[in-house]
Amino acid sequence: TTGMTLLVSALLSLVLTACQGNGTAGETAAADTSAKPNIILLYADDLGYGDISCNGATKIHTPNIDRLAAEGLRFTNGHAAAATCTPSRYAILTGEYAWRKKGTGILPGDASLIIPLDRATLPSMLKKAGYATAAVGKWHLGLGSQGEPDWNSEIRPGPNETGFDYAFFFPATADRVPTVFIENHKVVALDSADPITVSYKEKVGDEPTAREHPELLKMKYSHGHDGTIVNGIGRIGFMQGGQRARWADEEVEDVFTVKAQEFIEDHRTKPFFLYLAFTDIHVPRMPDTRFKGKSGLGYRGDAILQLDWAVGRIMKTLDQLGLAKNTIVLFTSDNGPVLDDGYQDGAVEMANGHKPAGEMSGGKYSILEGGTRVPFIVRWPAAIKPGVSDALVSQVDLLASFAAFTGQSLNSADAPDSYNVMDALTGKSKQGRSTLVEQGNGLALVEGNWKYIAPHKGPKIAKNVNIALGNDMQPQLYDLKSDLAEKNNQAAAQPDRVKEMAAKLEKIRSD
Ligand code: NG6
Ligand code: CA
Repeated sequence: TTGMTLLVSALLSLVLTACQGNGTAGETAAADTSAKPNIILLYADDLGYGDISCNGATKIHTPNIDRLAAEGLRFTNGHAAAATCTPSRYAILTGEYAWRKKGTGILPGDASLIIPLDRATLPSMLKKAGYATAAVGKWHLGLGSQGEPDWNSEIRPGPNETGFDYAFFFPATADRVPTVFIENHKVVALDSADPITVSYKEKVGDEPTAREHPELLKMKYSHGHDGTIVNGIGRIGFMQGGQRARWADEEVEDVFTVKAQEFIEDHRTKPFFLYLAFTDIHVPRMPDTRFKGKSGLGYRGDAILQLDWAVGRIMKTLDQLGLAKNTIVLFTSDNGPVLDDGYQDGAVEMANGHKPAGEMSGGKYSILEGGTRVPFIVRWPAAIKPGVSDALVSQVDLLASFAAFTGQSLNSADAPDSYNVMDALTGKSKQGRSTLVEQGNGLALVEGNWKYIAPHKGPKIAKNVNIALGNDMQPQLYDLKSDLAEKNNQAAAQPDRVKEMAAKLEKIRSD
């Protein structure tokens, strides 16, 4: 199979690279040529294509992410599967477009698990291939099987049941209750005398809400986020209890980074897969004190610096353990950027000309390119020659790609939308997918230079966040090569192409 061929040629180049002797002593010692490469998926939240300096940002510097790019392959046409978190994460773990399945929109913090347990997932497949697997960070795919999970006892099914041997995470987003960490099936540091109650419908308990007591907030909300106040910040939803278990926002990224480092250290001698889903740069942006005010772009920029620092810590850990050479590090983001996502954190006022989506239009929530075209970097010193790739690749492809790569077979019901693009991911081919369905409010089909956006109702601009959504009742057709900003709709001039692409999208939809 191509997976085997790849593995063999990868191993060959590993031997060659090891022979060049350009690693440190530790590197050479640990570069066991028979070992499967470790896989680390660094998953940023809401980080835009233009938010990192290797993609052209000039108002902010991300030296660690830039180093990953300089030592790896930087993709200019790499995509999240959707323009918001839950559907993107659903797709990256299942290899299925989220729009095929109901209930995969942005989930509340008390939702049930939406990942099917009868199919292969990225971690369960890698587990079969002999990898130790861990999820650290943001989850946001639901927990429990029906109704609200019981936060005070065993919380399952969750990440452990979807293929992760180890999980340290928070349930939804940093702005959603409950604001606690969970390790495997238990809330961390829970005091049984102070049980947790959560509601997304009505206030529970007598703690102040942001709506009733805005004077208690250390960061005001701009829209939404008027529920229970935790750590001086209004949240979505209401919670009571679990005082000792609650996190301080300033420490969250540190905690995740340390947990990830521990997992790497503990598994240094066998192949591992680490899914590290950072909380940055999602709201509420409340970075550690040492990053506050450092970017000049407000807390959003400071959170980018914190994220870059965390990436640097992981790279340093790999260097120190001599694992860097034979570890595939993938860095990407779950959806495009947003400035004001509900808190007055200065992101708009202090943007200073920074373009979080680069030259693209739209951002988070949008069907325009800014919604899903995100940072996408793959580094694997043993086998990938550094460079830049324009291949069309999507996060939905990781499952099929790594399955082929590790020689795992998938059932026909598994990963239906995932293609093996391993040759593109490793730079052996300039060709990625030939078509891609993008998901915003509605759907779009990309094929070569062309992008067709299916007619969709809804506002043209999401007012609260000030993002062009790309909704239109008329079909839209853009030539992304000459018109990346999607300003010049050619649908009227090219009815045949519109018809053809609309039919193709319809076919994929009904497959
Ligand atoms: C929205 C929230 C936003 C963010 C988003 C999810 C409001 C007004 N807005 O509903 O702040 O939490 O959901 O983001 O509540 S995501 O990256 O997880 O998809
Ligand atoms: Ca997100």
